[in-house]
Amino acid sequence: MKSYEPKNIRNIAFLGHSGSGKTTISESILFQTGAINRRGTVDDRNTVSDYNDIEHEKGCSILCTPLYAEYNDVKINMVDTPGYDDYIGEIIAALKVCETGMMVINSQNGVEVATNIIWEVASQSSKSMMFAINKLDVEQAHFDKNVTDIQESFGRSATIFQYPLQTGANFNTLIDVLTMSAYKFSGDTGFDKIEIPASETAKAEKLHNELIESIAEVDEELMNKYLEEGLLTEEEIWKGLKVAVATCQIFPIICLSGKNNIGTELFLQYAEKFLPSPLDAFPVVSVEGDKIEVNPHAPVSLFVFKLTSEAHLGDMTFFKVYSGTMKSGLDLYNEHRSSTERFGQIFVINGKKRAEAPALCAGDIGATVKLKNTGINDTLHEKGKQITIPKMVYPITKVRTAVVPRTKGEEDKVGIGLNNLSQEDPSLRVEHSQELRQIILHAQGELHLGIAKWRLEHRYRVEAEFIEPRVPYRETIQKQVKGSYRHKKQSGGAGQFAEVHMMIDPWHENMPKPEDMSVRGKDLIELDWGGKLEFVNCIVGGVIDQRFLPAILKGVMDKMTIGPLTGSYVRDIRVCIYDGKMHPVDSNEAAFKTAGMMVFKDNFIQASPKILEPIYNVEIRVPEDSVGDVMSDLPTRRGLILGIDSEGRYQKIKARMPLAELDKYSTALRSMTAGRATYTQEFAEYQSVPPSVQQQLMDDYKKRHDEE
Ligand SMILES: Nc1nc2c(ncn2[C@@H]2O[C@H](COP(=O)(O)OP(=O)(O)O)[C@@H](O)[C@H]2O)c(=O)[nH]1
Ligand SMILES: [Mg+2]
Repeated sequence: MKSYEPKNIRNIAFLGHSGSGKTTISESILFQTGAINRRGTVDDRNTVSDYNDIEHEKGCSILCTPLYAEYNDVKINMVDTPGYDDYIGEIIAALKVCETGMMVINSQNGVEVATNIIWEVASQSSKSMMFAINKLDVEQAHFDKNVTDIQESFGRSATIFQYPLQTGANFNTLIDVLTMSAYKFSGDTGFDKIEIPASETAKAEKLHNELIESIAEVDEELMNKYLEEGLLTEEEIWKGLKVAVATCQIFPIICLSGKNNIGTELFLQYAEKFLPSPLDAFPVVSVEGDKIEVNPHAPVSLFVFKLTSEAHLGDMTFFKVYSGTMKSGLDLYNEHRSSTERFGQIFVINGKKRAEAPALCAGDIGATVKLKNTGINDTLHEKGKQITIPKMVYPITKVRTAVVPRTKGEEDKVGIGLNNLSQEDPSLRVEHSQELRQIILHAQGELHLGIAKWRLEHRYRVEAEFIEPRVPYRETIQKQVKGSYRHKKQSGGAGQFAEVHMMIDPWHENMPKPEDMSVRGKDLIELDWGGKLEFVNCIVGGVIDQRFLPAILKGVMDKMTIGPLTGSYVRDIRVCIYDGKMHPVDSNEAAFKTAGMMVFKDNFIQASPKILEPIYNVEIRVPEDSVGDVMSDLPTRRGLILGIDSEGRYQKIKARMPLAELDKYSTALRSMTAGRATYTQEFAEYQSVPPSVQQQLMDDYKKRHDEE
């Protein structure tokens, strides 16, 4: 494989709802350019892109897969992606390294749930976008409706570049209104440029003029010329178009049948002619604030966007070169991990097939055998030059599960497997929760969890059960209580003696000083688990020595990590130590710690303790016809509806829901709306649980405690 200059590279992410045909289109493009000589199909499980075991098992793409085709003098890197928001991490990775996103639309369905979600993600990254209306060969194809749908959802910048002469079984001819010619496709890869049929000239002219006008709008000079002369030269059109697409002023709409390989040749022509090369796109700005120059002669910097460890391809590190020219044998410095990595062979990769590349210039995508100490999101560069490419940012996870090994004793194996998984997929998060005494896996959705389970079993050979995670409840009190505790032990040898008088109150901001007590000192402690502990010294006349106060505090803190109701953390308490006794010989820190702990515990139980639960803000995006169902279901989950806004053809319901209920929501929502609704969640605050729930939780805790 030769090496390609930045101007001859195109990086295109294939995006879109699952089943729209991304993988099939990528296969046809590889075939059209001669990269493969036999076309696989998703249904036969033999496409280049969906080569993974898990993709074979599930029958759809799960991972982002880098592919490349050589067309004329241009290297077209494609990154095929999965089409569910559960796998958003893969979509984010593809968008990160590509200058263009091609949103594939299933002509039968138009804009779908994931289309919207992916569009939102793409919009945040200022990438050039285009639309490919696919499956125009099916009887239910609705080209005009698709266009309206796209424009209503994503704006008028979506512009028709081609339209089909006929859809359905006879779909074989495209009217290209950009160049005002028609293309008739035949056989496996054949196409003929033909005259636009007379019946179509008026429509084609109209669309052509609209397109040229949009191109002219790119800059004032071009617009003036167009207004004066009523036309642009071919050179002006291509130049203007390139700018318009690179700066997101035009989103081209093209037509395809991935299955019948219709239109891919035109796509390739467009990609060569006007899709942005890495040189044409918005410049990437490093964390240090420097614009990164896409220059093959600059010092090398590269960014790692994907890791694999699997049977077919082996353990690989995928990267995009941001500057310089990457060659094998180079030593690059990983700033983040303060280590140097020696690169062996470098490869370009098509699915599971790799070919050695002599060099990869700035803008190109490649891989190397897995680097020892480098993870996703790391930048490596030539030593002495500090460049950090901004990291990929993933959405907040929205489902969680507790993971336990099916066989006792395999806890470590599960832990290692999960850690490896989250290294390959940082949109997953593993939490070894001391509080809940569970390993919690946080993911983007139920499907995402399912894949993690599958990979644990098949890749890391450990059978795990995913069980309901515990909820991080909190405990606090509702009234003031005073009390004392005397700890006394005199059974031969050194004795122990400590007496502590303590008052506890519910803590809140700006609370009045304790009555009838003189405050000698206070400490406001921000608890690691949220909330506060105010520890107030109101000792008079030195009845307890100053040096024993930290021990008392320690006793209190120890109790605060295991609340008496459910064993949860305690928060928002003010503790005043106002009296006590010491013994000249037997008092020591251990004795005061015990006394502090005991009086705190006794007081706490008297102080109308209550359980708090985490409440989340949720935003649920629901298609109009399901709004009623979703709204009426929310109260059954202790959800509180805050408001509803419309957003295109969707309604956005804002609500609050306890985490305990939210854990089951993803599945419920999917079944209520046939998978057409999505939601996001964010922690809001802790709130008291209703009395009936409190009793249930206390009973459960007691039962568990007795069992253990
Ligand atoms: N009729 C028809 N079917 C297609 C076309 N493109 C893809 N398909 C089928 O649609 C299904 C999903 O395709 P796939 O490429 O996996 O979609 P992806 O999820 O977007 O990657 C498969 O059964 C394909 O054979 C097309 O252009 N026409
Ligand atoms: Mg796919």
